[in-house]
Amino acid sequence: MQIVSTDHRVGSGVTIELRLTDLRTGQPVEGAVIYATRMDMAPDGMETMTSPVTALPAEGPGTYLFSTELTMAGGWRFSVAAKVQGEPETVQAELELRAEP
Ligand SMILES: [Cu+2]
Repeated sequence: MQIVSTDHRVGSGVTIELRLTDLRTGQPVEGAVIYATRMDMAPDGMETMTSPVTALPAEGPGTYLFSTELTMAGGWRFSVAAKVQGEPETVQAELELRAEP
């Protein structure tokens, strides 16, 4: 699971593009249910500084979009959990991104 969008700026309506790939086959994972999302500034030592995240309609195979508000420049951590078909365990990941001023 990785973040593929690159231009994250401070403000509201920031779109984060996530790509889910099956590591065994290299193929995009379709139809995953992604939940328990949390956005906080743990990378900059501000774990309690959080921001709500809203899922947007998926855009193409293996690509999942989210909208959030980045209220401060710096490092943010995006925590996600995903239910993937054929995968008994919940897939979890902590992804980092930077909000530019
Ligand atoms: Cu902060």
